Amino acid sequence: MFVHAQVAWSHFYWPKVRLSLGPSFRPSSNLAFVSMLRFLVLLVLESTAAWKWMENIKMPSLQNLQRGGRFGEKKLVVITGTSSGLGKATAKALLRANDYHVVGAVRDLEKMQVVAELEGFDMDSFTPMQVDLASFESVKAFTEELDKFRGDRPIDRLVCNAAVYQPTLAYPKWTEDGHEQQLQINYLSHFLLTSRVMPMMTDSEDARVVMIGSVTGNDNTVGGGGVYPIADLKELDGLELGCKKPIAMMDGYNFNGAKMYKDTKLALMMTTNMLHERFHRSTGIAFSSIYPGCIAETPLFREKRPWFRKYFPIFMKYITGGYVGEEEAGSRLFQVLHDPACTKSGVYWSWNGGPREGRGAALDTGGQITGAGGAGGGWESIFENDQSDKVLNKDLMQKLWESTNEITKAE
Ligand code: NDP
Ligand code: PMR
Repeated sequence: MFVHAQVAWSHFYWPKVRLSLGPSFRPSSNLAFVSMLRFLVLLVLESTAAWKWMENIKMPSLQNLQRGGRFGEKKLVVITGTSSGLGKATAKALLRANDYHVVGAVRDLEKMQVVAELEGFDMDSFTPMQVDLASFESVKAFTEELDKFRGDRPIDRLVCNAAVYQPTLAYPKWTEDGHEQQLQINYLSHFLLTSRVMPMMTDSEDARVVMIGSVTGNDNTVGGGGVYPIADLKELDGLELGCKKPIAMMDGYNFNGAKMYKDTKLALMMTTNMLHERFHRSTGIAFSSIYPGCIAETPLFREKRPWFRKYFPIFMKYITGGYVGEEEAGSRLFQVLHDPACTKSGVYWSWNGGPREGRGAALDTGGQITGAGGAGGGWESIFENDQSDKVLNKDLMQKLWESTNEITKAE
């Protein structure tokens, strides 16, 4: 570059300078001035080139030193099930905020790739990673890969979001580990995942674990306690026996697909409370669960009949007021991950009202407006919701904790 500048100067600029200075210009008498000018121009060219070179070579490593590795200042977020519904919408919201690097823990990498392309995910801030929650081995392999990927950076957020809903099955479907599928995918594997990811979170200054619960797992409301079957773990007889084929249900009773789903949501919410009691003080991690609203159009309802899928969103929108679109549900979960007011641990977060337009009906909260109210930042409708007696039952929590540990060999 330096040599080029000199050649360009002597061949092209020199005659032009002579012309522009006019006929009175005498090269011999003005030689010192021209040389000085030439020197100054070269100095500017050279120092610009040198600066660019320094920027290219030195700045990235300097940045790495200051900001801590390849993720820069971004916080590391792990979400299960970013290939669809709530997980996808939340990943989008996080990527838009530009403060996060999202690890999407998904069962189907090819599907994730297509979804990421269609949704325009910023792939510099998004890393898909394979996990099949129907397999404990897969969960273990995932956490090992995650540990290598993060290097010495802590994981800042873990979201247990993925789930399946199998309400129409007459008989249970089993996983390779011998558990009922909803039980293992929604609950057992998330328990194992959390126990293995938590040690990677303790160095974070603002670590949060969020479980996606639901109004249908919390029976102190119309949506939870008024629609059969109702979530109920009874005495956990099934889980205490290992909940392996042929025992499907945690309560040990006959298989009921819709109840199984609701029981897994109840178990996740109880787990949030156990994690809070056992680990919040010692680790600083904030544990919370949420009810994002009824996202009635997601593929979660893929196994329901076509008529149900058609009318359910209408019923939820105009009768119960509990409907929420994917984008808004994503922004709700994003708030719990992002808002400084959501660092509180042991909370079951919910929101008032339905979609932003025409907000007013408070039914989707699945409860009374009781909590601390606004979390600020324009998200005034969030609140700490009441948890049912079942979710807060300490004796059952202890049993749930012990049996789940035994089954997943998490501890
Ligand atoms: P979706 O079906 O749209 O998304 C579920 C996600 O879980 C998908 O990404 C799916 O992957 C993934 N998943 C399923 N099985 C596995 C597996 N074996 N291993 C790894 N990932 C798996 O459902 P929603 O977005 O509606 O649900 C998200 C969460 O919100 C769930 O926990 C649900 O219980 C909860 N919820 C939903 C409500 C609603 O009204 N929809 C209401 C209250 C709570 P893939 O894309 O490959 O299918
Ligand atoms: Mg429900 C105000 C009440 C309310 C709320 C907030 C929900 C949420 N539902 C309510 C009421 C009712 N539902 C009523 C009155 C009925 C009877 C007509 C009813 C029925 C119903 C069915 C058949 N609702 C359902 C189903 C499902 O299959 C969904 C389910 O239970 O999936 C597990 C469902 C839901 N209702 C909700 C929410 C959020 C769901 C999805 C549940 C979830 O993912 O947790």
